[in-house]
Amino acid sequence: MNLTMKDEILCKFLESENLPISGQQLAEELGISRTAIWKHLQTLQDEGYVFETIKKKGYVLVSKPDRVDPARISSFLETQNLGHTIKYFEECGSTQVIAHEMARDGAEDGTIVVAESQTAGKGRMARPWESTKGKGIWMTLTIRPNILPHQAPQYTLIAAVAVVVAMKTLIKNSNPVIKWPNDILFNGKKCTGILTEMIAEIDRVQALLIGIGINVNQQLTDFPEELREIATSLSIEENRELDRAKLIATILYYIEKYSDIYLQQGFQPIKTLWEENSGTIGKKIKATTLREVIEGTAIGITEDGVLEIKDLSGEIRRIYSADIEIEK
Ligand code: BT5
Repeated sequence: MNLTMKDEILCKFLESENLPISGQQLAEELGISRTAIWKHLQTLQDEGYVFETIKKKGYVLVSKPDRVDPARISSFLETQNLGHTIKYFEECGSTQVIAHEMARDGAEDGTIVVAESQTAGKGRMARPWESTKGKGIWMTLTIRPNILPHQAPQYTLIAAVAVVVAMKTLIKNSNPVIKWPNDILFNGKKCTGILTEMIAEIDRVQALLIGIGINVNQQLTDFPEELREIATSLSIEENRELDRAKLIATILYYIEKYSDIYLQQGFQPIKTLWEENSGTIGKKIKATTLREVIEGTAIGITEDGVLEIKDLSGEIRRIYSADIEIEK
């Protein structure tokens, strides 16, 4: 785990389960001075962490702000590779843009960029992505799987399955469904968007940048007017606040799991999982591609993750990229 000293200290408190930790103990375990420990605790206090001093015993963490900082994500991580390097921002333009720069500079497999807010969050075709401060998950995962460029879109489907399974794991009886290729919906409203980009040579993927935007703790009034009809959050659907750091760690766990399955066994197991969690298959849909609008019934995805539609004339059409409207 590549954590800063401040985050290492925070991790110790998160793991201590409310038992006091002395400055001396921290200094010895981390190999720095007590003054340095004290300074890091001051910085954490400035960020909203509250410590109580217990005489002769040390410090106890009594309250933590609702942030997705690296130490909190790390405290939930159960992955081999993903999420072990975390770049955290209070605010940034787009985690996607930063991840691109970091990937070009050699960021290691599994690096994540996470922000509390984005001022220029983006969707596909540079559409804007609304990223309310402190209320959602705005993150980009960089991975370097050994795949060919044409396989990259399958990672959008792997990520979508991972997000849905993570949501179902943390929120019992919830019913998120995947709308091909990159949305997750609750009751027909969009809660999550996924944007997969890649850095590649003609025959080799250097890095995949999987951008995941999840509305977690927004209320309807947090959304701009134009999104209120079409967007939702986990909190609106579930009537409670959710721990964003825990959700991030759980998503990374499932992306790693399904990516490993995919690399070992191919797309078939992912296809099965995707179809089980799909809200698209079997539905009447309208697909708007760059060239045309196709209406018909979604009948499945192919081994390559391409959507197949039986159009109104009965012909099977293959869709590589489109915006989909599902008929209610
Ligand atoms: C997506 O694009 O759904 C992909 C969104 C990916 C966002 C993540 S956040 C972390 C990372 N950093 C980034 O800068 N981006 C990624 P698309 O299918 O093109 O959908 C975009 C459309 O969704 C917009 O045109 C709006 O109609 C709608 N939209 C925008 N913000 C939304 C939100 N917060 N919730 C629901 N819908 C939204």
